[in-house]
Amino acid sequence: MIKYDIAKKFKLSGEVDSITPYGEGHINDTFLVTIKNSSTQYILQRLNTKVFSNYRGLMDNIQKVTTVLRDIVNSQGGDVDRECMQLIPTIDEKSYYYVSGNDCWRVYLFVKDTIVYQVIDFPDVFENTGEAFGKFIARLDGFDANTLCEVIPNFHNTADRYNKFLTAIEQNKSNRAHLVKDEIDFVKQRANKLSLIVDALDTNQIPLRVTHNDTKINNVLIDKASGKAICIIDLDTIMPGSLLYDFGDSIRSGCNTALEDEKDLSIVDFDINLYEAYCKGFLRGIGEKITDKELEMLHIGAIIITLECGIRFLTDYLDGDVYFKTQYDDHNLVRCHTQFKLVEKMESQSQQMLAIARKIKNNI
Ligand code: ADP
Ligand code: GN1
Ligand code: MG
Repeated sequence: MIKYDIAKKFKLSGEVDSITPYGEGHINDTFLVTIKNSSTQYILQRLNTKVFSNYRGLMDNIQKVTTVLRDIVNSQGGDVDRECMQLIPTIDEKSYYYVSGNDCWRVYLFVKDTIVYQVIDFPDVFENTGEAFGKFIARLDGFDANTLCEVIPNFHNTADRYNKFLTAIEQNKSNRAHLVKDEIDFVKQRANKLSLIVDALDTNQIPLRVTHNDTKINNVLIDKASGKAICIIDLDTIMPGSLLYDFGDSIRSGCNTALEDEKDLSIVDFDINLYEAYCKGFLRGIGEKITDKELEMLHIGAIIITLECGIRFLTDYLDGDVYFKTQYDDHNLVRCHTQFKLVEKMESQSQQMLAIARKIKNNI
């Protein structure tokens, strides 16, 4: 079925004018839909059902969470159409359209006049991003995590990611293991750190919450006029998790001075001023909801999630590039290198990172 026929299955405001590829996500296929003689636009997405085999549970999670968020934004006098993702139903009132052959499609209202950053240049924009993600967790604090399905089991279980990495080395499906001996050693040297977050969750030292789990900087829309982070997008991985996952992934992506797939490692660095800016916004946004233990572990979250992401890129490289979209042969390896460089940089500044979080919390 072609995209124009798919679009007709949804309750759009008029006749489709154009459908064009959009955005830089690594997982789904995203298109911008324009409507004839109208300024309303939509985002049409084909879900990656290989990654999200439980697309029904996923769409159910999104529906539940967006409904709650809309009520909260409404009650606070916000603009729901700009501050919340709005699913557009199909003509049969479903949240997605399924085509046999494992194709699942959905439509969101397009939020106009926003920018998505791949690299952050301005600390104030990143501070606003931190505030938005902090608020997101605080707003969902009363939401019962058990009512959501675990879309991808063990998504941020870093110890489990490590085991999958070891299996990938053993299976060596792509016959590339001999090319990445140093990278494999890099991970193995850090093996004892990898379960710090899951252990803290398992022993109830930190709470299980409803978290976003994919808080990279291009998953938040920044209002062009005000520079405020107005709408958190890419809700596919919302499920029970730790605040450290969300904090960590924003730091991984936003404090990098270069792109995630920068080949020139000399320009990849961890910007601690951006770390401070994000901490300020995040701690303001989450307010009293953060626990002392979570605060003390923020820097650990940043390091582990960055390491985990590098391990995931390396695992996919070993598996033959079957998970993340890639544009060239070594793309996953290039991405792995940027993440490992950031890990080293963060490790060497971890005490400063901890001091920054404590100082900001004390001043709030
Ligand atoms: P992926 O899961 O593949 O990362 P996303 O849901 O993040 O897909 O969408 C990809 C890109 O599309 C985003 O980075 C953003 O630029 C854009 N986008 C997605 N949804 C919207 C929306 N409702 N309004 C405006 N832009 C959007
Ligand atoms: C993927 O979907 P996207 O591009 O926002 C991935 C994240 C990784 C990220 C690395 C469902 O995010 O977990 O951190 O790439 N999403 C999924 O850039 O695996
Ligand atoms: Mg995305």
